[in-house]
Parts: sequence; structure tokens; C-alpha cells
Amino acid sequence: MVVETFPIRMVESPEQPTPSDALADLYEGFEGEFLIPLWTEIGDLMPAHPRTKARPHLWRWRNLIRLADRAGELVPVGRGGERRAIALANPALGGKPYATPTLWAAIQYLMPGEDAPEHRHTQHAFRFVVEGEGVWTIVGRDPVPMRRGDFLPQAGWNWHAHHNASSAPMAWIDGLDIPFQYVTESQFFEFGRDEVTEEEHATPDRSRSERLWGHPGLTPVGVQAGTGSPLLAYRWVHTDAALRDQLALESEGFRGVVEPGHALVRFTNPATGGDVLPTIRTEMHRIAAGRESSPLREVGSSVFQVFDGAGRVTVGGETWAVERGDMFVVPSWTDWSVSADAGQDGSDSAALDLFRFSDAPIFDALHLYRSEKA
Ligand code: 1HN
Repeated sequence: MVVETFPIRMVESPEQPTPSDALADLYEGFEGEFLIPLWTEIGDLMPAHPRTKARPHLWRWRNLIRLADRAGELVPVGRGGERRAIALANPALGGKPYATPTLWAAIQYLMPGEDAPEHRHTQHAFRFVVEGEGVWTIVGRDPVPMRRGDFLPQAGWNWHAHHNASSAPMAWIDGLDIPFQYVTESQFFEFGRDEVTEEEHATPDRSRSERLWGHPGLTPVGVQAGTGSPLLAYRWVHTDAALRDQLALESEGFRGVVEPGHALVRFTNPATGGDVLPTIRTEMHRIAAGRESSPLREVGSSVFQVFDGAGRVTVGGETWAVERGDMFVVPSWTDWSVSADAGQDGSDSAALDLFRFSDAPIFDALHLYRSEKA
């Protein structure tokens, strides 16, 4: 086996030892033994603050959905490929299907009557629906309807399959911690049954999980919760009402919202009050028409999807006008802010709604989270 060595750069600089033939010999000795001195590497290994490898980037929904529609015509879904999912690849991450160094984001597409086969993996995942309906995701044999605005977490190692019970194609977005589990070498995967039962092709309006866990402030006693949220769907009617109430209270003089004109809710595990997934935090932001968020930088990376409305987004040195469905990335320690376009009549309907997912629970758990007003 040929093993590559790692060339050590001998450079002339006040912080480096004076170049000489003897130093070159020493460095060659290091190379031969697979040794790397700290003094040539420390600037890259220990920067004063995070230096992200990712880049701010925007994917337009009209392009995502057009290409997913075409994939629906050309690409079958089944065992092996498992999912007709098309990943957002950050242009600065070397051609890997990673939106950020820790997060996978994809648009997934199912044609009428199609099934995505059952499997399970350790990667934590969720679905979010920006438009359409008709697919039931079957998690642990519980069929869960997916509709516009619904958020559906699915903690690792649960069996899951998807079934489009309608006569129209449906798209949604998936978020997973694939890059994180890849770099930490913690992944496991198993195929499930090739077909789910007719019973699991049922199309109930509410899942078993929502009937148990979907009542605010009420924990079903004696029911086991497992890893991650036992509530498998967070419905748009609830999310919308929570955001509407925050902004209405603010207009009545309440000053407790995250910032003026900005309502924010986090999806939480009803059994613990913590994040819905061990590695992924998910939130819905509503910026009132004509208002903006304060620029912020944070440790960890995020992916946003515009759920509704239109506005402007600034991430690092990039500014984009955004509309429904558009997705963008905020890399670690990169300033970001958003503003909602002014409404015609100042009405609530012109607000900018943003779905956000991030790797924040990882940094919270390890006491590595920091933020700063930009
Ligand atoms: C997966 O199982 C889903 O279940 C989506 O919908 C995306 C990406 C890689 C590996 C497994 C799903 C995935 C995935």
C-alpha cells in the first residue's frame, strides 16, 4: 500500500524557525514518521474565532421544484436509492451533498401512488412542507399526514417509509444530520420490509402520535417517549396561531417577544421541553411587514426556507430578495439578518415567515454555543 506523506512547509516568517538544510532534514524526518509540528499549523487549527468552510448560498424554489418535477418523470424510487431526494450542496464544500458542514438539506418528491421503501438509520431527520399534500409518512407503523406548513420530526433509528395516497405529486424538504454523523463515524443503517401493509397505507387525518402527544400541556401518563420528540407532526394551524398571538400581543404593548416585529417559536419535544431532535433545532420566525431582524452571528450553521411572504436576506457579504420556498444557508459565525417587505395595507398577511433548522443542540450540549450582535 502506498501511503502519502504530509509535506510540512518551511517558510520564512518571524514566527517560524529560520529555514536551513538542517531544518529541512528535521521536517523530512517528521514526514517519514507521520508527525506534524504544532508551530506550522496553529493558525489554522486554533483561529481566534470560527472560520467557516461553507459559503452563504441561496437556492430558488422555482428551480428546486422544476428539477424535482423532472426527476419525478425520469427517476424511479425504490430499494437501493431509497428516496428521490436531491441534496443542496454548498458550493464551498468540495462537491459533497452537504448544505453546511453538519447539515443535509434536500427536496424530496413522490409521484401519485408511489411508495418510498421502509428503512431506518441513526441519522436524525425531519420533513417540512412548503406546499402540497397527499403523502403520509409512516413512522414506526403510524401513518402521519403531511400538509403545507407541517413540521414532522423523526428521530434516528425509527423505521420509516412514505406513501403518496393522492393523485398529485408532492414535494417537501428533508433535513438530516448526515454530515455530522459522517465526520463522527457514528452511522448505522438497516433496510426494512419491502412493502408496508395495507393497514399502514391508511390515511387517517391524525396520527396515533398526535392523538397521544398533541394536546398542549398534557403528557399521556404511562406512554413511553423514546429518543427525540414522540410528537410526529406539528401542525401549521398551531404554529401560525402562536406566531400571530405573539405579534398581536406586541401590538398591545407586550415587550417580551424576541425583538420588536419579530415573533419566534421553537419546535420542542413535549416530553422534555427541549429540542425536538438531539442534533437539530427547528424554529419558525415571523417578521412583521416592513420590519427587520437585528444582525447576529452564532456558532453553528443553519438552513432557512421561506415559508411565506417576501423580503430581503443578508448573510455575510450576500444580500438576496427572497420569496416563498427559497432556501439559504447561514454558515457558522457569519452575520445574518432578514427583513420583510412592506405590506400594501400594513396587514399581517405581508409578514415574512421563515422556517429554520440548525445544529444548535450539538453546541448547546457541549457548551460551545456563542452568539454576538453583529
Ligand atoms: C432518508 O431516509 C430520507 O426517509 C430522506 O425521507 C433523505 C438522505 C440520506 C439518507 C436517508 C427519508 C435521506 C434519507
